[in-house]
Amino acid sequence: MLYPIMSNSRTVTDLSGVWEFKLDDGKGFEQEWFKEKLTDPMTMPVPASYNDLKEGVGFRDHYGWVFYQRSIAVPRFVRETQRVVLRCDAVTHVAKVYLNGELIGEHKGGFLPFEIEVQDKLRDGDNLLTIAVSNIIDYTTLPVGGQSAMMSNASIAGRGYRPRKKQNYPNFDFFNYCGITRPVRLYTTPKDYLKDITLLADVKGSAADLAYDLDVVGNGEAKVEVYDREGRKVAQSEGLKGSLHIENVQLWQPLAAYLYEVRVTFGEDVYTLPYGIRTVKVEGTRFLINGKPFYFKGYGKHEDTFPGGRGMNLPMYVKDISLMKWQGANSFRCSHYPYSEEMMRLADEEGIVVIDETPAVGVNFDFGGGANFNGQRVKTFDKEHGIQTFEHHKDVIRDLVARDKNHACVVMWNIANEPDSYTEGAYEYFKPLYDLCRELDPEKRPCTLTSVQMAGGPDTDISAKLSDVICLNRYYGWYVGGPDLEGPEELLRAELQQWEKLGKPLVFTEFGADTVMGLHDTTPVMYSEEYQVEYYKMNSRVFDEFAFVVGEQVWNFADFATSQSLVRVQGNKKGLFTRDRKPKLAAHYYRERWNSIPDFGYKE
Ligand code: BDP
Repeated sequence: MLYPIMSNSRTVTDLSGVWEFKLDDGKGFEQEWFKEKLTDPMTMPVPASYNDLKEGVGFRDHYGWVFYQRSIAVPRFVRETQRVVLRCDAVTHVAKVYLNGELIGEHKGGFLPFEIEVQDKLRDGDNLLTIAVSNIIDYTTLPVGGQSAMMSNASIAGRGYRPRKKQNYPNFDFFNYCGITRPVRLYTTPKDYLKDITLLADVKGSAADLAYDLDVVGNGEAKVEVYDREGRKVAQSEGLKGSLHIENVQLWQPLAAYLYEVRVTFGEDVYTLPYGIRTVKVEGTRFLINGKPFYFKGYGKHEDTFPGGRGMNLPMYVKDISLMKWQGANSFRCSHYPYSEEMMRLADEEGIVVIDETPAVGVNFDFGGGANFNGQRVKTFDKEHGIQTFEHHKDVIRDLVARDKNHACVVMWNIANEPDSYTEGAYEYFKPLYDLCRELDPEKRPCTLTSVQMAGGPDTDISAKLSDVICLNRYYGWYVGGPDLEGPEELLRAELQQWEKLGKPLVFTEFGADTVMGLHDTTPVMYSEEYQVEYYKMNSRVFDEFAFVVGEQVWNFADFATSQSLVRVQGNKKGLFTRDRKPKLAAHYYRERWNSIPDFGYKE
């Protein structure tokens, strides 16, 4: 899927701005609010999560639908001669789109784009655009919602109390931010147009062959040209499929990005794609980028800022990458959902390595001893009573690969975060998903799942069989054994000795300790900044003993919002930075550590 751009043949109209907005009171659809202008609307910016933008818990935790509305107009000569496409980059979690009162499209899944052709649906003058958005999460959605709270006062549910009002119970540890969180745009293309571009580079010594495949609609002559950074044409080819030969190829390298410009012409349609050439390969216990053993230094992140929640935040994207570079990091993981296309393009441009992730988080009914289902201990992959996400999981893999396949920054796909990868039915659920991802990705990048501590070792965890790179989320010294660090250190070492036998590379994709900024102590007690540093030093010590550990991504880059619970002090406090990006002690610790670890050849 192509990102909307302006070109000689294409225009883009950004519909960002303040829209009209209303929470559904349960009658919105019955009374057909989408047919006319909303009565007594509130103001609401697009893009943004709406939750923190008005006061009151009723607003923040509203369950169900909300309505967004604005008017749009497109000149008749454009509608008559061009395709006009309405593109929503992310609506969390379900969208129903109405134009002049008619339903013109629906989409499930809150973190990937969808498009609707509207040239024949628009009329002269103003057109009323209404987007109804639902934030409901349950055992059919990704991320997954439970039937009661995950980590909070489960005791109330245990005593038979059911809240009077329906509520969302995230089966995951981040706030269920929702709304129209990324841009809505109208873009145009000619009627005969380029639908998609698929590229695959084969690097041979100092040259590269770039195979291309164009997906088009209609008729036209096809031409592909490649330009270097100075604007010199370095290769050209004709036809819908072919290969481009590039001499003296400049590779995209971590922290030294190089992007070519691939310019595609199809009939009248013109599209340019920034594209980095690099290779990724797992060989034995090494993770090779451009043939050299790479060491991941970085973070699990969130799209989470105040007050826009998960709303696109360009200044913060740029700031975050600047902080990563300040720390000597080279990578992050899109935990726990696909990030905005703007962030992916930025990572391409800045040379930041990315582990790309589906929104499959919470595929784990076992978590918390079955607390999510009121202690009924429903088996996650039980065909009848278990999770019903399989088909949707396939859809999000399809859409994620379609969206991100041409990004040089993406070096690995994460199929799911912390599923019950050790329980009955897990292999049967996940094997087809790995297969699908591998089949769809032209580059055949490595696939993984980030494995939960409860999954145990290689004997019980199906990721041992399925993943190209073992990715562990481990909390030795926090959830396991904290505040003791000695015992956990031994346990961590012992676990790694098990995984080592597998002969695959291993990346720590999560490890961390909650730390409240400003809490200090001479004795490093839990939650103090000193404890976080000691915790990380212990983990570093063990990681450094094992050559097959090829990366460390701390949990988390910054503090972030979560549902309320007894172990969340205004959110999750495991950040190296606070939510407003001030460094804790541990941020300085990592600045020293990572600046002394090379991106390539560490442990060789
Ligand atoms: C892991 C989850 C992550 C949580 C983290 C934590 O993958 O989403 O935020 O633990 O508890 O289980 O901080």
